[in-house]
Amino acid sequence: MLRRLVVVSNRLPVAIESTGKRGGRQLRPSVGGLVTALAPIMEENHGLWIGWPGWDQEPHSARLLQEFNRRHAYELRPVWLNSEEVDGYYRGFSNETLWPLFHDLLGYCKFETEHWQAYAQANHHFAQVIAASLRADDFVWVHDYQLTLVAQHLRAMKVRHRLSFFLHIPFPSLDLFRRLPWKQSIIQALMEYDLVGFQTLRDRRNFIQCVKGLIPQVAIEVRRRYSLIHYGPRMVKVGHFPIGIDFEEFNRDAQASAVAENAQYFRRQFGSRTLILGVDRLDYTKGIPERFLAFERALEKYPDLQGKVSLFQVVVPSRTHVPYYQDLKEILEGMVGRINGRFSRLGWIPIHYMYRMLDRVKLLGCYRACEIALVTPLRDGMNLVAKEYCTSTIDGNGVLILSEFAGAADQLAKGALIVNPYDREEMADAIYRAFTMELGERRERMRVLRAQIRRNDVHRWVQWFLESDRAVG
Ligand code: GDG
Repeated sequence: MLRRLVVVSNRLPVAIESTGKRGGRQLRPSVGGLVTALAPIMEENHGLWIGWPGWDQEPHSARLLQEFNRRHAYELRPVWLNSEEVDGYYRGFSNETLWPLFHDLLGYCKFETEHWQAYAQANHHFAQVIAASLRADDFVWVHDYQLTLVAQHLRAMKVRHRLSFFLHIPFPSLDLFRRLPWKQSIIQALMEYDLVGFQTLRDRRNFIQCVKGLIPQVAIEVRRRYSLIHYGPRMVKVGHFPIGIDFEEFNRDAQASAVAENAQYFRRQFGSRTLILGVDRLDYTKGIPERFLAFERALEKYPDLQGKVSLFQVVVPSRTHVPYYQDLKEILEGMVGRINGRFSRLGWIPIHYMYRMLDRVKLLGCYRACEIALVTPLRDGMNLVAKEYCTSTIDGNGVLILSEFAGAADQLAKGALIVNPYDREEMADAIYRAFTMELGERRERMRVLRAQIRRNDVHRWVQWFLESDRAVG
């Protein structure tokens, strides 16, 4: 790729770490599939990554960014947001309006004009930083729901570059999207990108329906891999690009001796019991209460599971400023107490609950040690935990129970047990089926899952997205 790649995301992909010297701090690339996938390409073509660092502007933080830029072949450029911008744009409109709406959870949505105004303002602020950074032949790739309006602001600033956008979360149906008071503004703004990408075919279709419903004068041309929207002089290419993980990296790291020791230690604590794993950010979209109730139902319906199976649920703290998230934490704690109170006996607890983030070795250790994973979001753009679990199950002895409403279900339906997270009986039956599944069937299913994840890894995803900008057909 000859053009310089300019990636734009709400957060810059860095975390602060200690240098080991007294009080010294430096930045390191944050962990995560997107950074792993993009970093080599960004290094190779001396790319630019624009985003909010996640902390306040002060002389020292600017220096940390400069040092990072000196040590890497790609550059980070900050968009400094003040606390009002963060409140209205990020916490307000992004997290309390678009996030629940796009996950089909209308009841959680707040519709506040001030939040919308802050969102538009912050998108303008991002656009200013981008416009001031662009060179003639740059390719701009904007990420996610926080930044839907950026292209429109850039066009108003006379930026004529090719602009592309990828949405990591689902896109809702027209019926839901219509409820948003600012629907017209968002759809019109998305028309200013040249390429718009979604995780699944369903998201892409929903988007096309919304465009047709809200802008009657468009003409849509459906091709096999893309849809083309003709809107006056503009042509927008719309595709779906399911994101993957770095298969080779997870597969290799899961075999590391530290991970193997961790998995063995973990396993020893539970003896011969079967372990079911849940790993999620604290979020009402992840379906954790529904999962607890299904597990309780399984213990009730299949009493031979009692004493033989435990659910190990890790919940990673997230968005703690949003009241719904605080409520959810209390609900979960209450449920764990009630279910454990009901079923526990000496030497066996049904649910082990941890409210914290695990380090990577422990996370991979859990993936390796647990024979069953319950990945049952009510709605999810993709869900990388499902893919990471399969990739880390290097001995093939694992069963993935996956929600039909996770984007990942489109690719993993062949090997996983697919469930409706709202259907408690079906989930309870799937838990029992996974528990009783023969090793031969587990291995065969896991083989199919791992082959699919390996084929469609995150490197292929990046390549495919970038090439799609020019491809026809
Ligand atoms: C959005 C979309 C889409 C989790 N717990 C720990 C930990 N994690 C890491 C996992 C995984 C990541 O967090 C979670 O990724 P998801 O894909 O499940 O979900 P979102 O954060 O909501 O991401 C989603 C994704 O974008 C990509 O397009 O798949 O649908 O919502 O990588 O490993 N990592 C560590 N400790 C933990 O305890 N170290």
